[in-house]
Amino acid sequence: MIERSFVILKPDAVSRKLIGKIISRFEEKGLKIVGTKFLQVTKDLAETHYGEHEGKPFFNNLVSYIISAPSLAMVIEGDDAISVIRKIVGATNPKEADLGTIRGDYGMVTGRNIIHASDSLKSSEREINLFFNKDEVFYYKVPDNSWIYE
Ligand code: D4T
Repeated sequence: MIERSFVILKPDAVSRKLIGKIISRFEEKGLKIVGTKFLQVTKDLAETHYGEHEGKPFFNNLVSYIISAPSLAMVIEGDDAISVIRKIVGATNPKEADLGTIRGDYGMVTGRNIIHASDSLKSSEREINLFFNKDEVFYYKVPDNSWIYE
């Protein structure tokens, strides 16, 4: 099923100038970027986005990390995009993430884990609506589609 996932390159990815390398991984896989924006996440937005973690010991650090510098948010589309993207992203703790994944290749600690990607269709819908207006996400055809999919 064609799905859309919400992905955000966190402040460490942006400040370490890894944007191009990370986006290339998604494009080279055959996924399509259908929305993107550069933004400074506000405290309110961070607390809403990470609402399910409120009260956990790492919550405050998580919020201060994501608001500490600009981030790059994206909506990425493709067949089974949510699970494919989670695989490309790797495990939450970069030390445990497989080499070849984004977190495995670029990160050292969970509190600086480079990137977030939706973990389900339900959370992707919630997160896309939280970060993007309807007219900021696009439908368009790409000519290489028949070379990526049967
Ligand atoms: P995100 O949501 O950033 O893609 O991460 P994951 O989906 O891979 O992992 P998660 O929801 O369990 O954690 C959200 C966020 O919290 C940070 N975190 C998590 C942390 O700082 N310490 C911890 O012990 C855990 C479990 C990292 C990601």
